[in-house]
Amino acid sequence: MSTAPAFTPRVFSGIQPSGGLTLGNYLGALKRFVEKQEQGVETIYCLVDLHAITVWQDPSKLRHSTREAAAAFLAAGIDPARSILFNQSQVPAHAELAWIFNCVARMGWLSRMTQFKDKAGKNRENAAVGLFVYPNLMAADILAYHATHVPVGEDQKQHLELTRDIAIKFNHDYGVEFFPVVEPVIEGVATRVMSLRDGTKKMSKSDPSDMSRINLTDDADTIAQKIRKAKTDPEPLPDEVSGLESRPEARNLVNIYAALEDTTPTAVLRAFGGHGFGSFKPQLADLAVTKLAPISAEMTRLMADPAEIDRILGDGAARADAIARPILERCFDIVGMVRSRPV
Ligand code: AQP
Repeated sequence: MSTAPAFTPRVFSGIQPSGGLTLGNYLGALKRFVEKQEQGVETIYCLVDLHAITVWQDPSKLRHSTREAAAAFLAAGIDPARSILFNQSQVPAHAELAWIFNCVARMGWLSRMTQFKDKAGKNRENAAVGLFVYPNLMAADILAYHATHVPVGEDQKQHLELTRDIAIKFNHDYGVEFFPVVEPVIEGVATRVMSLRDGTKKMSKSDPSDMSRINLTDDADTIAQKIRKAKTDPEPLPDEVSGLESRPEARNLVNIYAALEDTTPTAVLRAFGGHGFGSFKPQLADLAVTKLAPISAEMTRLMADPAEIDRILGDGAARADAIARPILERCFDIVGMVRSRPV
């Protein structure tokens, strides 16, 4: 089912400030958030701090990471005059709607979420309840704005399917067409940037090895060193994309190059097919430094004035609240809550 025509296109997405943002977050999410903004669609972007605490966060580090992630959004090209940028905890509708969705989503649906299984690991009994119901909060983030399109990396596909299921069940149970059935927007060659140490694992900000990822705050030497040391195989690059099958590390580096250069893996292999990694890696490092150094420099500049970052986030939160609050109140009416307080 596609989104009901009654819903005007509105883009929503978020990133957890659970550490410094990585090249994966940049290519899979941030860069694409900017593209959506440039297309002139209404865009709402959120630093999902309530999601971040589903695993332990040191409070002062969380504050720092939230401001630093905001700086990354701004440095990557998010314009707070054209997009709404805010942190989730400042708009209460997210948590309130999440409770309603806790009562809509089924235990069986959540039990199938692979991210919970991955993050809880063997120690399931000891995982926070919040980690289990994380996808319901994510559905609330999106549906509190009646967002229709959600740009994300590949790893979030299952959560978006759950968001669709929640909207469909809510609409069905209450006999309404209230929540849109969202469209995941998983596009481009970098929907799943892999670890530099293991091409079968996603690049992640919480990976214990810093060498597995490029952080948006890394300086030029660190970026070059991480790419130089990235795991590869002894074969030269193939001439065609089909030659990358069963070579996950080689494929990852080619995809990163293509995404940074805004081209295709085919075009990258046209230029580098037959080259060994000894010649490809330095060129990839140069490209990564050229693209990322200006972002990192701008982040440093922005972080020197945290009060200005807080002002931008606060302004965004007020604008977000003005959209979400009336939607939440209509949702309460549908569910049958008595509005006992005078407006
Ligand atoms: N490696 C990746 N490749 C492409 N896209 C990615 N995203 C994350 N990693 C990659 C996309 O970035 C957005 C924000 O993700 P998130 O930080 O909220 O959560 P995550 O997906 O769990 O990312 P991490 O880095 O792995 O965080 P931790 O380590 O804290 O769990 C999403 O759109 C995601 O798809």
